[in-house]
Amino acid sequence: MEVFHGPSTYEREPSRHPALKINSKEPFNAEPPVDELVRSYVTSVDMFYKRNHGPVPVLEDISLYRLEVGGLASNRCSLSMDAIKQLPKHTVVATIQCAGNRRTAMSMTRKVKGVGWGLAALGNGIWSGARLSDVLEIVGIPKYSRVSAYGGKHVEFVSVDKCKEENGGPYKGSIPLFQATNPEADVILAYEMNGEELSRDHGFPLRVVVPGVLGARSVKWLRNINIIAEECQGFFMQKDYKMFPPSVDWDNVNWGSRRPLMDFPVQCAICSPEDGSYLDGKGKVTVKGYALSGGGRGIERVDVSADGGKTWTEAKLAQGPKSGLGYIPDDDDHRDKWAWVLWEASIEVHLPADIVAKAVDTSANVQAEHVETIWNLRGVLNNSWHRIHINGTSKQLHSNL
Ligand SMILES: Nc1nc2c(c(=O)[nH]1)N[C@H]1C(S)=C(S)[C@@H](COP(=O)(O)O)O[C@H]1N2
Ligand SMILES: [Mo]
Repeated sequence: MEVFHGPSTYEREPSRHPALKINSKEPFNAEPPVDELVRSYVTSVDMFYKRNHGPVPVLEDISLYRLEVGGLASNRCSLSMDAIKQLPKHTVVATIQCAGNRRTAMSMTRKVKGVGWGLAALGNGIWSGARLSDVLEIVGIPKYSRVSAYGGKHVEFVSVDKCKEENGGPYKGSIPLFQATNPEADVILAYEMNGEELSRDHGFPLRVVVPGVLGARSVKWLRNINIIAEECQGFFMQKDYKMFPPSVDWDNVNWGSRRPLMDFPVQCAICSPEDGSYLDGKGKVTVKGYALSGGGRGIERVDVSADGGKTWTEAKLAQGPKSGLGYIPDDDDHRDKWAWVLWEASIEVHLPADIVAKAVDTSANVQAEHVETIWNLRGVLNNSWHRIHINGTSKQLHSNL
């Protein structure tokens, strides 16, 4: 048996926090309660959503772990965890978001296929490890390379877990060589999350973190890095995580006609109060949520409405932990480059009320007003305006009788 392997059964799963809402038990897919999510800027390891496609891998002996790097490069190398830890340590605050975040809401308009997720298939983590661009230099690929000397244009990440979508093979994905070798893209091989050793659910001993890109490319339990000529041909790059127009359904889908999804779009959601809750009479309500955008774009503004979108109030964007900690960029322009912003707005409501939120990113991208216009068969990237309905307490009293 390999020292580092993906089991084929679920007997050696890690323990998990009981408050997580389980969307699928095997493989384990779960998200935290939404009010928990906006309680802190950095999401705790326990509360961070978990998205697995198979049983969690087992590493018997960390001293025997090796990361193999090779392919269309002048050298290849085999790095132990100690060797990886000797490279300069880099820390990035980045929000990882699943492409399926808010899928359940998209499924309500027309059924989609995929694990049902509420609003919390994302989390903001502090990731530390080696820069991918430093590791690629070891195999002879300089910073800012678009093509390697041997014709490599993509960097593939291969895990050890057994996924049924890969017919029992490992999860894999790739990113363009330029992104991988660009130090400003902040792609890291993380061995720490929130200052602690990476946990098994989140990729122990090593995972890729590709900031600003859908979670699917941040491959966990990393075993191999291959420099390849064309993008990875794995299931999750070719037959999944692509977005089709509303006219395409399972009987006429042509997977080869679309590119794999990479950067995620501008997104926001209301986490408090919760949809369907009851509030006291009238007056001011504090509405709280998160907002983020992909590709290194920050959040310019969040608008909140208490009348279904007729009139709007601008939310206050909360700062993350103050700079000076080393890992939070000092200037406002970069604080939300890869991380979410939490926001809140105090608004006058007349119950019952439809509260709506929408964000604008720093490239002036806006969210889709209606989910129907962005419906797609896999239910990915639902970033439509988030709408919740709040009832008055009189109804609650009534329902309690
Ligand atoms: N090896 C491996 N890496 C993986 C996955 C997986 O199933 N296996 N899931 C991907 C998906 S779809 C997402 S959204 C993120 C989830 O990361 P998390 O579980 O740390 O939140 O990991 C990605 N990396
Ligand atoms: Mo995902």
